[in-house]
Amino acid sequence: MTKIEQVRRLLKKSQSPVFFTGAGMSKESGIPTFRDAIDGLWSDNRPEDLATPSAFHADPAKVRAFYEYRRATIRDCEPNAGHLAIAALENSGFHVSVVTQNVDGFHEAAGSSKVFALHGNIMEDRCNEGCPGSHAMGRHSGICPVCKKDALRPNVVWFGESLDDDLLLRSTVAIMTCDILFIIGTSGLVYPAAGLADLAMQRGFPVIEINPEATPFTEQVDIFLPGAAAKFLPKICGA
Ligand code: BV8
Repeated sequence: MTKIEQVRRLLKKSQSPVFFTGAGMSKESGIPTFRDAIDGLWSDNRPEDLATPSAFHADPAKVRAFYEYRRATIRDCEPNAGHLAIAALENSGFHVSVVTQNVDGFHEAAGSSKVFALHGNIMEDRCNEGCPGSHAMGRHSGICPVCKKDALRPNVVWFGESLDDDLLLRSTVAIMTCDILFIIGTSGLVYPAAGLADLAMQRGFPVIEINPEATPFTEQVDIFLPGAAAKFLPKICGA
């Protein structure tokens, strides 16, 4: 039996699969991963250096321009066959949950209805001072309509910022109570998100990893499928 047939057999026995996804999930949509070198205009910047409160405090215009550049890339892309396969699995009757580190909103756009977006949504803005509501930043203005300060920033979790406690708790419950976990397209370097996958390894249900490269999870999972998410997921989730 091939590894794909093994995975299909395990999935067929499950009722509540969880898909834990990272930037590799959106690679075939045309969105560079964090490990990919940024090309063009931002090639001399690392996302980790710009996705921080200190970078925003030092130069809000530069950070806003960086996010506008990423938003423009995402607007030109769309969910790929991998996102669509996960959504189709839910439509076929499985109680699917998606815990994603991605901020592109592509799982929701593909039709998945239970998505825990741990790191927020890059297409939304919020006030850095904590004013309520989600606001759309003007092309050249970051003025919060509530506090009138130049404080609007993307509605994402930056390095050094805490994740939403309730979202993290609900994501943890989803992963701890699932009956099969797929770890897809993540280098497993960013915490506390990666810690959710670590937790799952001790629970005894099958853990499957899809990634062209080995990661810190690879030696611990039950089945490692070396390759692209958009290649394997339609074969695994298809009827
Ligand atoms: C926190 C939103 C408590 C923003 C993101 C020092 C000071 C402060 C904190 C820390 C510190 N040292 C460590 C930390 C913790 C830090 C952390 O983990 N740092 C790492 C770099 C070591 N974490 C945090 O800061 C978190 N908060 O800890 O709060 C706290 C508070 C105050 C002070 C201390 C602690 C917040 C982390 C969230 C950061 N925000 N995104 C934005 O997007 O702009 S994370 C961002 O990077 C992404 O969202 C994603 O989560 C992550 C990248 O990881 P991956 O998704 O795995 O992507 P990557 O490119 O790494 O890998 C892609 C994979 O895909 C590869 O394996 C590749 O082989 C594979 N692939 C490629 N092609 C395909 C494929 N797979 C499948 N198919 C393909 N075709």
